[in-house]
Order: sequence, then structure tokens, then C-alpha cells
Amino acid sequence: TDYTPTREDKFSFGLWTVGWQGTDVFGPSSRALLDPVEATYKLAELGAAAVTFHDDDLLPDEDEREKVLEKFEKALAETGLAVEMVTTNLFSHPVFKEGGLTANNREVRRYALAKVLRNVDLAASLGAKTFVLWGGREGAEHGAAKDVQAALDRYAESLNLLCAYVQEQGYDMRFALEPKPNEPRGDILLPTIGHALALISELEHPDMVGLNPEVGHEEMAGLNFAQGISQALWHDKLFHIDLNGQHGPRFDQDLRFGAGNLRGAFWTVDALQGAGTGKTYDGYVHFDFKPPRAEAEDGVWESARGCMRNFLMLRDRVQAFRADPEVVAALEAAEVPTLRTPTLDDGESLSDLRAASYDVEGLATRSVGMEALDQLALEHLMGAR
Ligand code: ASC
Ligand code: MN
Ligand code: MN
Ligand code: MN
Repeated sequence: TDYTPTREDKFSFGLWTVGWQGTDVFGPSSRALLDPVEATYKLAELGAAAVTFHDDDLLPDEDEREKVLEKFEKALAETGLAVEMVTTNLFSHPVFKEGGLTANNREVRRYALAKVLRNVDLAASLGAKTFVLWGGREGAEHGAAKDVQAALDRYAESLNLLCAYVQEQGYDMRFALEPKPNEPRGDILLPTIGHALALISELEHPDMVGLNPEVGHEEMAGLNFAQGISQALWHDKLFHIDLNGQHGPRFDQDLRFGAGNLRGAFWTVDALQGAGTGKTYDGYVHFDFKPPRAEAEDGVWESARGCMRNFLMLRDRVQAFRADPEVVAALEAAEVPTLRTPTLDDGESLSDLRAASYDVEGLATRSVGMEALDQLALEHLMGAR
């Protein structure tokens, strides 16, 4: 099989991913600055369909803004690449050291909101339909230092203002919140998919706000990513996705997609495809990874290529798994399709349900067939079937 990416695969990359220079807590950058416009051409060549960026990735220098934008728009026109998502850097500059939209300092909050608004205008002018908010610095290291309830009021206030602004301007744009449990703050607000979903239901325009879950971020919290995005799909809230890899609950590794928890990646691709019968994700397949610091530029592109190839290979394996008649039979044996039948029959009453007799002993000792089913999945994943 040919695992060469095509535009129809809708692969998308953050310019900050391949552009990461390897700066970490223990040392300075290990790679030269990659021109974001050059990176756009290179990603197009590798088979991507779109790029995404933080304002500061593309436009770090105010004096160069117009010139860089012109070059970037030329690159988009020449390659046919789209800008599908834009996000704001509210985490690098020390002005955001104690938070952006939820900083205790009111001037900082106002400056942060102004930075987002300016970037929303840019996103709209480039045709991006998704605007991501990752609140890396929205959080705390100390208990008393953050009034969490007030911070959530301010988060909601900002989102309400942003949604109203987008409506006023007539932009075709939705917001996507990106949960993360910690790093860079000790504890970040909206740490998981579930926390973010709950906040959305309290907003003035809940229809305009959804999620951008990242594989590694949920796994840092010890959670199952496929299960999390399945719930987001169920709520119609999977607006966007950040695919990458992670090895368990340690620092945010941002490995290329498929590295780290490979089994989790298999179920992630399956979940995106509706796990057989559910709602599917039809948006861009976006990668948010960091080519390891040890790599030189060749390794950067190898890492980007790997994200796409791994997705295509996993999609192939997942489709083969779902199409395998033995899997269909094993699903039946495990009664997986039966879960779609309502627990109470039409017209049946709770009294009927209570009056029915149940073979509790028989049910307690029944076969569930789950190991057999999972073994089939592993065999497909390992290419044995
Ligand atoms: C984002 C996003 C992240 C962070 C991180 C910055 O916009 O989705 O996970 O910023 O990639 O390094
Ligand atoms: Mn990450
Ligand atoms: Mn991310
Ligand atoms: Mn990231």
C-alpha cells in the first residue's frame, strides 16, 4: 500500500511544530531558526493540506508584519495550502507569566484579550474557521494565589466577548479550547476535556465554542484519549484536534503521532472514524508535535513525514479491523452492538422492568468475549491479519 499523503487526507501542521528550535528548561536552542514561509513550502511538498500558527510564530516582529504576511500569502497561493486554524501566543512573553485571560492583573487580561482580538481579525482575513485557545499560563502553583471561581468567571467573560465580536463582524469562525493538566503552570485551569466541556455549557454562545484536545495532554492526566474524544464527538464538540504521541504521565513530550502509546493511537484513529457506527470527525487532521531536540533539520522533516505516514497506516489498520468478518462476529459475541438498544422498551414501564425476572447467576457467569476481541485488534495493529 502507498502511504503517501494527499490533500484529501487533510493533514495540517502548526508552524511552531517543525519550527521548534529545541529550547528547553536545561538548554538553549539546538537548531537554527526555520523561516515559517519556507516551512510552509516544505510542508506542502510533504503532502500537507493546511498550516496553522500562533501570531508570534509567523509575525514575531511588528516592523516586518506586512512584509512577512505578503510573503506568507504568496506561499499559500502558490502551494494551495489553507490556513485552517489560528491561535494566540498568550504564554511565551513574561507579561503572561501569571496568566493571560485569567491573570490576576487586570491590565494583563485586557492586553491579552486585545492580542487575541487582533489575531481573530488576522485569522478571519486568512480564511481560518477555527480559532484555538490554549491557556498554558492560565493556572497557578499555589493554592491561595488564584481565586479559581473568579478565574473561571474571567475565562467565561473573555469567551463571551470573543463570540459576540465574531458574530458582530460576521466571521465564519468557531473557538476551540485546548485542555492541558499542567506545564508550564503547576496546575492549569480546564485541565481535561471534561473540565472544558463543562465550562462551555455555562457560556452565552455555547454553540460557538468546542474543543481542540491534544493526545499527550489527556495522557499526561492519565486519561484515555480515544474515550475523551468520543465523548467530545457525542457532544458535537470535537471542533479540532492536536495529534501527537506521549509515554504515560510524564512531562509533555509532544512526540510525533504514532510514537509513544501506539495502541492508544490506533484507538484514536478508530474514534475519529466513529468507532464503527458513531459520529465521525471530518475536520483537519492536525499535528502538534515537537521534533526531538537531538534532531538536525533532516530529522525535523522525517518527524513530520512520520506523523502523516503513521496516521495513514493506522487508518488502514483500523479500517481492516472494522471490516474483518471475524471482528464483526467478535463484536456480536461481546454484545457491543446491543449497547445501542435502549434499556427500556418502547411503551414499557419501570414497573414492567422491576417485575421482570432476571437470571442473575447466569448473567454473572456469562462470557463477555473481550479478550478475544482485543486480540483481533492487536493482530490487525501488528499486521498479522
Ligand atoms: C498551542 C498548543 C499547544 C501549545 C504548544 C506550544 O497552541 O496547541 O499545545 O501551544 O504547542 O509549544
Ligand atoms: Mn503538548
Ligand atoms: Mn496543542
Ligand atoms: Mn503542544
